[in-house]
Amino acid sequence: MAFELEALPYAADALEPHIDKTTMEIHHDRHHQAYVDNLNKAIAGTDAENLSLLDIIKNVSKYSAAVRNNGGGHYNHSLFWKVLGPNAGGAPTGELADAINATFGSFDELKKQLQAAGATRFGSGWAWLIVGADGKLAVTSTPNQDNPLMDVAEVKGTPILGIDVWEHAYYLKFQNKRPAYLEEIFNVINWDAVAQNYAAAK
Ligand code: MN3
Repeated sequence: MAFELEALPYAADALEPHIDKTTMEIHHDRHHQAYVDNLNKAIAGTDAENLSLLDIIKNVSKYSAAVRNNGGGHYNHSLFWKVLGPNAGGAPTGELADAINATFGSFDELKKQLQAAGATRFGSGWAWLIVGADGKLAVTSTPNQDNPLMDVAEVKGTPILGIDVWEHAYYLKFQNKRPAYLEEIFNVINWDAVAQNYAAAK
């Protein structure tokens, strides 16, 4: 069973003016498609062909670098598209807001920590809001296309929000100004989707 690229859950221009249409098209239609295609090539004819993406990710140290990079790329981007959206932004509410206040003190502090995690990740990678094994929220980051579900991750947990800090996520509009992208993206984070991920993960 080959993996497939899902369509974006909104139009490519839906996140304008914060994230531009061309970036979304290239990011989804070319970069994400390439992760899916290269993952399928990497697992063809191996035992991993019959596994779910999550099972591959959780035991990723057993597999090749191509499976780690492209399996991570497929998983991470599938999450990323769903935690963004038009008519989003603002701040979380309900149980998630309570958990954020309990762990970080305030939403502003969480935002600061996520932006710092993304800004200080050298090279390419991701900033994450995760639910740890203790059920608590934490902010972490990973290099390349690794993620906190992987057995190789330094800090493990279930990601409920991921922010892509690869240059391909922002370079057309923001050039080298990663912190500007990390400010703008908060206008399109779909906190309802993050809250659903939180409810499922905790
Ligand atoms: Mn990307």
